[in-house]
Formats: sequence, C-alpha cells, structure tokens
Amino acid sequence: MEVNPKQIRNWLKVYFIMGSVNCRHKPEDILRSAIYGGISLFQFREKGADCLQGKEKESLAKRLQAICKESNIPFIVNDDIELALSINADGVHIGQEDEPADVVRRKIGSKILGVSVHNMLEAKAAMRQGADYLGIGPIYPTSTKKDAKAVQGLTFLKELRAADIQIPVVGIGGIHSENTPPIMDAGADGVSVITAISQADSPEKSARELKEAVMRNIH
Ligand code: FQP
Ligand code: MG
Repeated sequence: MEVNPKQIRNWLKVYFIMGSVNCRHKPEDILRSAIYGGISLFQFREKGADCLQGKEKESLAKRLQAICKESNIPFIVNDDIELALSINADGVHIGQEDEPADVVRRKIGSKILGVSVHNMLEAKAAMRQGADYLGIGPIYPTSTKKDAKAVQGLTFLKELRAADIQIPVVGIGGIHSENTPPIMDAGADGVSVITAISQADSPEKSARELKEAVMRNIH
C-alpha cells in the first residue's frame, strides 16, 4: 500500500471508527451505509465491556475488512498488532498506552501507522518513531472512551500547526457535522467519529453531512 502524506490526508477526511459494542444494528450494515455516505477511512476498534474476543473478533474483523475492500476504503486495526498482521490489514492505530510506535513500525513495515498524541513531546516522539498520521483529542467531551483525557484537542492542534508541524492529523472526540468547522480551521486534515455515525438513525446521512462539513473547510 502506497502511503505518501498527500494520500493519508485524503484518507483522514472522514475517518469512521467502530466495533460491535458501538452498534445497535448489524455492524456490516452500519459500515456499508457509512461507506455509501462517503467515509474515507475505517478503523476496527473492538473494545469495551462485552466486546468480542479471539475467533469471534477475528471473524468480525475479516467481514468488515471485506466490505472496506469492495470500496477501496483502507482498513485500520486499533491496538491489536497481531490481528492486523494476521489478516493483512492496511494499518494500525496505537495510543500512548499501547506498544511503542517504533516497535510497531518495525513489526508492520510500510503499513499505515496512526498514533494518538496529546502534547508536543508525544507528537515529536511519534513522528520520529515513524507515525504516518496523528490522532488528536478529545476535541469535545465524549462518553465513548471512559479513560479519555481532558478536552484540550483544539488548543493542542493549533499549537502543533503554529509550530509548523505538517504531519497529517485527524481530530477525535465528540465530533459531529455541526461542530466540525473549528477543527478544520485549527488545521486538521479531517475528523474521526464513532458515535456520530454508528448511533445515527441514518449512518449514511451522518457520514454525508460530515463529509460536506469537512469539504467546505478543507485547507
Ligand atoms: N485517535 C484515533 C484516530 N483513533 C483512536 N483509537 C484514538 C485516537 C485513541 O490508544 P488510544 O487511541 O488512546 O485509545 P483506544 O485504544 O481506547 O482507542 F486518529 F484514528 F482517529
Ligand atoms: Mg489504543
């Protein structure tokens, strides 16, 4: 998979994250609708109380990966490097509590590597260790992630761009189409959501509105 920064920026526009725990309906149906609405990247994040494990987790991952493949949407795996390698995912996303980025980079070769960062020190380390993009959040309050840090994403995003750091960046946390403009104005390349799409009455409409909001505010 070709991973130049311009391509990554394009993929980050509407980045949908989902696992079975986030879904009120069949995950496959929600993902198909989201793709139809215009998401540009997908992350499989099977996490939280009652999440699937082992063979069941791998089976869902494969089914969602196949749906992404049909539409040329890259398939990223959250946290689980072994799963990403075993199913040949397009990339992985890790945070500060996961395996170190340089170790993961060695394991995955040229696959896409995303890293969550919350301050300049973490951002610079992630870049040095081979991150292709940074996830910055929480931008707004969120209840999806129980161990989420304080809301400081917008401030940090502005600080990063003011320091002329140009790595591809996506905002995450409490984002929907209405509150997207300030994130793009702060210098993000796109927005990442779980709830706004997975819990929407129409995931397709929600994805479309997010895409429109991002496209109106692209740099
Ligand atoms: N940003 C992104 C992305 N994806 C994520 N999963 C996170 C941030 C959060 O390890 P982490 O990563 O801090 O927590 P968790 O493993 O519980 O998700 F940039 F892709 F939008
Ligand atoms: Mg993680």
